[in-house]
Amino acid sequence: QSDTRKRLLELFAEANGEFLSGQKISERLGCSRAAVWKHIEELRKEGFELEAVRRLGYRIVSTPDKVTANEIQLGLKTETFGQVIYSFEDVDSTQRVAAKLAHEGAPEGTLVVAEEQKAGRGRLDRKWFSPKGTGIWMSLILRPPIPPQQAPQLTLLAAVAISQAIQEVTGLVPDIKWPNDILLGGKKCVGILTELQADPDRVHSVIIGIGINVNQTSEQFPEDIRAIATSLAIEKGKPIKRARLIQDILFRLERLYRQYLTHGFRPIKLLWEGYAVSIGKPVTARTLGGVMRGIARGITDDGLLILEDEQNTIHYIHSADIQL
Ligand code: BT5
Repeated sequence: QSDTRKRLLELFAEANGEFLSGQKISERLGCSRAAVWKHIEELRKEGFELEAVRRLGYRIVSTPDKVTANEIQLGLKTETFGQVIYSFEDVDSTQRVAAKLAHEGAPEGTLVVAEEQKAGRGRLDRKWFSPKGTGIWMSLILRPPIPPQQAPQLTLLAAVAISQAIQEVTGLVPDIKWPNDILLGGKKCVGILTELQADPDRVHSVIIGIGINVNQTSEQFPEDIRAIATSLAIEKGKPIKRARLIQDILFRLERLYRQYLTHGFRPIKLLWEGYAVSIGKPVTARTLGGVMRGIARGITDDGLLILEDEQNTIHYIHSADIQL
């Protein structure tokens, strides 16, 4: 991922579909016309459709539905999130790669994304189905100055940003199911996995893993999850450009994250409640300690679920699977 290439894509983004002359490009990038041509050829190989017209120069006709660094960075409006991207055709799990990068000192905002995961995972080592080319499988490295027990708030923050982005890009209004699911029509289209590297009093890094079913048809889901899973395309009735959605998610994540660091979890919590489905309703919570039934009363300022059982006792739940 060369710097020149990134600046070339920025130029095309500024040009907004208009022609850019080879001369102008080479001046702005400080490289030769021949080098410009080479970069253009590389973009074409990645599936960018570029028109070249004598005297006018180059213009972007269409961008591929790929989740490469180039695709994501063309038009990305963030300051740090996604400014460094590692993209792969396939990977075991973007979480593992991101954890390794974080350990090696990768800066906040570094994004790992793959077209396919061979060993995508959910919580408690459950499998996350991540087929090639149809979903968003990505992990974002954060380095928040917060104590470890506040890290669950970031799952909720991510859920809000993703829900907003889905709403913006598709027009569909998703529901958030505490703690880490986003649903459309009662079925799961997004799963979030937050993992941290921390000392007892200090977080070194938080890796936000985001899995989104974008363009799968229902036949493409394995039988065991077909009844509970859906994709944005199924709900919307037409395919969605993944890179566009990633850009929107990164933009909103960055904005909410800044707000979170300056004003705390309160404002995020309000937004979260606006999308939450389970609040005020009877739910079953399966935790590692057992099964509990009750009414979900809301979440605490730390992001824990408040559950009131049949004896009117209040329980604070850190982690569970919720059935409505
Ligand atoms: C989650 O776990 O929902 C978190 C999923 C996080 C996936 C991302 S993708 C990028 C990053 N890299 C990774 O390796 N992981 C993260 P959990 O709440 O435990 O839900 C897992 C359950 O969801 C499974 O046991 C299945 O029942 C169901 N499931 C598996 N794949 C699914 C899919 N593609 N869509 C909907 N449901 C699925």
